[in-house]
Amino acid sequence: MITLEEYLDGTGAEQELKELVRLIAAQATPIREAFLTNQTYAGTTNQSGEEQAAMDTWADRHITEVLQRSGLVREVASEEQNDILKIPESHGEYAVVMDPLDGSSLIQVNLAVGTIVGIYDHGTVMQPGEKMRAALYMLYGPMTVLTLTVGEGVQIFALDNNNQYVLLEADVKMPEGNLYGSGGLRTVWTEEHARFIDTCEQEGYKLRYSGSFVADFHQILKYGGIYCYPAVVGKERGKLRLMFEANPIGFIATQAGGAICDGRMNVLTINPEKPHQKTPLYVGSKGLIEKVNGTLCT
Ligand code: AFP
Repeated sequence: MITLEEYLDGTGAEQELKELVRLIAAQATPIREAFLTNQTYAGTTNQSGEEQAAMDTWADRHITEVLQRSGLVREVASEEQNDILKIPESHGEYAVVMDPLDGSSLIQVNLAVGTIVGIYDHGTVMQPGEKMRAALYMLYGPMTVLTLTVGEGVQIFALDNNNQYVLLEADVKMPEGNLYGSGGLRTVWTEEHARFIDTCEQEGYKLRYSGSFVADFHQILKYGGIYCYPAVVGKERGKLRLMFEANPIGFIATQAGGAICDGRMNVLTINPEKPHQKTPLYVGSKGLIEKVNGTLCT
């Protein structure tokens, strides 16, 4: 049995990065506990105009405070905050992007939701995803799992009854698989996207879509296939956020041998212009992402 601490100690990540990963991963326990008391909506909306669940605002405040106190982080950008939070007094050089609670509209129906985090160095979050030093997500399902990369492949840990992470799967590789899921209403899909989905269906791909990106991606990571949230008529940039959702998940996918694109280019190479920028997104098995590029770019 290998614990998260033992795994991190065996990596080439610097001491402060290991400390930061451990600190963020440890927040799964208070977040899980908070679900019991935060089941409703907060009566507020985020920068993208989405209704915030009480858990969205709680998890956002909680993780932000932990990061502020850590002394390791100079900037935090969160899906639930309008602006980038600067922490000039920090002695550390890391910058954190996060979706504190992804899929939060599913809390009230008890489906799996998660916390997505990306970590950069050089004290700024305004960097393309490929520059990330580490990315992780905690998925709160029947088990709480931590999927982590520090740039040395992808590992999945499970939180045990003593609140300790133990390695569940080492060096995860995304298979080609046959699952697909797409956001956006069919009536507003572009012709190219509809054609791509038709091909998947004709080739026997099975539909899997819960409305929680982190849960839907975890399934793709394990079984292979593709998750899409495309550009749609009237919303040419799709729905998902480049910095908080696309980049950390894309970094993990790529580390597992998969790929991510916006229909034209690798999402991880996009230079962010503003924190809440959105991007069309296709993430999954490498062969399928190549097919997306072939279908959407012709
Ligand atoms: P919430 O965190 O507000 O529930 O949004 C979830 C999300 O950003 C992502 O996790 C889902 O994949 C996507 O939205 C679902 O969007 P649709 O409801 O349009 O399918």
